Amino acid sequence: MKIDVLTLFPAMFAGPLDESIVKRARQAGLLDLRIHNLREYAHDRHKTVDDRPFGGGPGMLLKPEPIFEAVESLAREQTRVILLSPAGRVFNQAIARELALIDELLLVSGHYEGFDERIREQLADDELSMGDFVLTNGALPAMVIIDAVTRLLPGALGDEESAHEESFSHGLLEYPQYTRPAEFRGMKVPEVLLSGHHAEIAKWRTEQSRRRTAERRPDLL
Ligand code: 4GS
Repeated sequence: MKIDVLTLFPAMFAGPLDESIVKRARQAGLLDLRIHNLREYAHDRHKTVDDRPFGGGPGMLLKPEPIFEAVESLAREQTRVILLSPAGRVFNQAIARELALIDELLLVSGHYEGFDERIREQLADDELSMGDFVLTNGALPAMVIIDAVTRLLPGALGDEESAHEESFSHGLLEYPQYTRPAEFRGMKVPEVLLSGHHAEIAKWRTEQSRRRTAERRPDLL
């Protein structure tokens, strides 16, 4: 899979994507990741990427010319061009699974008050949000998406990692888990988990998952 990122803050991407599973996937050639500085697509003396909104109002907008030039030079017909902004559909595991099936993504990180609407209309295939909060820019959302998608690429996880069924894969929150010691500062591990009765343990875990999900995330049920 190839992922291009268009951002005003390329330096933010050093670190999070150079560790752990994403690092390994890149080294193995499963993920070809390229970070591009939007400012390099601005051609005036001051490398301007923003301007004031017509009609007035606070803040600045990302202006069309640099983003159009960048997307036209980076994206091919089959590339999924995705804007990151709070106006997008809220990212989740189902969307991560959908994106993991695509060969080429171009993630366009937002900044300032947002995008000139013509970018949305003409260039974007999709628009994704991390959630209902305001960030300083879309670099972290881009990294979150890259992380969630990369671990779904075939071969990205080791056997140990793959074997684990995780929250949101089976649609419920994780049940409580314990490791040694069986008693720690007077706090005991539930008896059933020490019993060796595999059917009882499975039943207990399912019940705990349901109860926790009902309490904390009833929207998932
Ligand atoms: C998000 C978000 C975001 C919005 C970018 C204000 C700077 C900022 N992007 N999911 N301008 N939430 N973007 O907060 O994706």
